[in-house]
Amino acid sequence: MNLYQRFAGAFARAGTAPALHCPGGEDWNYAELEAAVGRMAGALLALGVAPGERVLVQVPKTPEAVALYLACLKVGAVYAPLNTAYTPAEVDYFFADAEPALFVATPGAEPATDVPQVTLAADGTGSLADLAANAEPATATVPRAEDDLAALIYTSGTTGRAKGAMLSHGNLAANAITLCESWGWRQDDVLLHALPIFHVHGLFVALHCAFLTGTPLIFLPRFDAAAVLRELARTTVLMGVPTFYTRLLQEPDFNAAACANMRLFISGSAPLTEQTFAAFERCTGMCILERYGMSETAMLTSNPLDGERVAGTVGFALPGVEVRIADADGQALPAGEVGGIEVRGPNVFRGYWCQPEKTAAEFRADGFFTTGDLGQMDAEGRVTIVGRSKDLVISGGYNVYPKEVEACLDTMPGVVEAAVFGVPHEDFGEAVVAAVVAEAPLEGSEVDAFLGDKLARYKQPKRIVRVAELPRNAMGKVQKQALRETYRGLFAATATDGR
Ligand code: MLC
Ligand code: AMP
Repeated sequence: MNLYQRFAGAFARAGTAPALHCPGGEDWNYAELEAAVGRMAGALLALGVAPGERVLVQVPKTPEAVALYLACLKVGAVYAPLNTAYTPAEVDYFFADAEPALFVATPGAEPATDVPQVTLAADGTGSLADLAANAEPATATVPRAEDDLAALIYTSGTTGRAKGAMLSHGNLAANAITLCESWGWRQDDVLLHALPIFHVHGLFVALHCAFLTGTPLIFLPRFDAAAVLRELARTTVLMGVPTFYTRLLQEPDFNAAACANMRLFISGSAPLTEQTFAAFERCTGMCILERYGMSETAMLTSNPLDGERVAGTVGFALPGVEVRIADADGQALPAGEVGGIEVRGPNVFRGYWCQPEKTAAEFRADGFFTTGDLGQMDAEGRVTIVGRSKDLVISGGYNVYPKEVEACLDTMPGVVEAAVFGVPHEDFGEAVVAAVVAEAPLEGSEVDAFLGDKLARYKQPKRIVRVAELPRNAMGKVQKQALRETYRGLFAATATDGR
């Protein structure tokens, strides 16, 4: 079944009940959202977008952007969202890779490409919303099989080149249904949505729980701790990356009274520290529910809704999802032993777009996908992530692949070589740092200027350290672990949250 059909059923039941409430902006009820989706789908059809074709999208977070996502589902197109922080140089790559039928761009950032492109917001210049206003609304939802693609979610690889994770209608539906059940989604729930909508967390996990149930969202354009605090009194569920919670804890008025209407705080995308979990409980009397997922698999595990939520763990495999801890050959390890986290289930993606070898390399013969995360499972099945076998930095919930940053730095005049790694950072969890061998002293500002048009800001090193040489092992391989150890105090906390 087309995923949109499942949502449309809930939208019809919700009728004129609130859907997207944008403080200080527009409010859409579900009937209005459904009508906007029909018109947007009509505009896509008028532009010739056919089922299975990719629609590449880099737009700000607005209700129209949500309607565009749903319209792509409705017409059977494959939605391929991009981080709004990507520079035009980064976006270029996706045209050749995704071969989209249409690019929906941010005004002023329309790249030079042969791909037909259009902006989103109504402005009288032929944008998608302008076309939608005049197009014949699409009434039919294109039938889709479980395995038909709904979205391409780009996730970088160890090579530094992004790979499109192919998620099907069946993948997304299975995960959404399991999350609604596991988190006990209620008809009186109100979700506070402050995440970006170009990654699985904000796009699928958050939106789908609300859309499957036809329940309201308070839709903020970005995370702002004060704005979140203002909305908490009429919210029941918040989903966020750990940075949301460390920042909320710094708000003087954030306390149990402010959370009186809340039933669930959910964290994921990056490790939630035991300190933050404990400080949050002291401050609010509530335990954050931590879950674990990734672009290729949507959500894998969750701490329980009822029952103990254990700090530092990501809980149990979700219903219908099989998780195992395995050795290098894919053999399941006994409880307590550390190994690779592997997963199988209806949530697991169809492979990497146009990369059959990479896909094959990451699946076992018995269908388990190797996540690249290292973990252990206790005798009850509770999973703890203990590290990563992939060279990845997670900063404020965004993944940064060192290889991509190193490749850019290596092209900078005067740089001999660079090694990029993550160190603890109070706000972002991990911060990107580059150790650079350079012919002459190097100012951070020079590096910023050089990288400015090449890499999204969040990928750029927060600190550059100049070294005489990079530490290497006997095989000549750069020892990232040694660098992480040497520089782990670089952003040592100057303030504690004191709660
Ligand atoms: C912004 N900056 C970041 C950054 N976000 N730097 C490193 N890491 C980040 N995550 C840059 C800004 O460009 C700015 O640069 C400076 O850091 C300070 O910005 P800020 O104003 O403090 O940032 P803010 O806009 O508040 O954003 C921080 C944030 C945001 C944490 C709210 O990054 C965010 O919403 N992250 C969520 C990411 C997410 O949704 N991940 C889910 C992936 S899905 P300067 O120097 O110009 O000032 C996934 C699977 C799963 O992982 O399991 O969910
Ligand atoms: P992405 O490729 O952006 O989907 O990021 C997925 C990765 O984020 C996973 O492979 C994990 O390394 C990490 N991740 C997600 N949730 C958690 C969590 N709760 N704790 C630790 N790491 C997490």
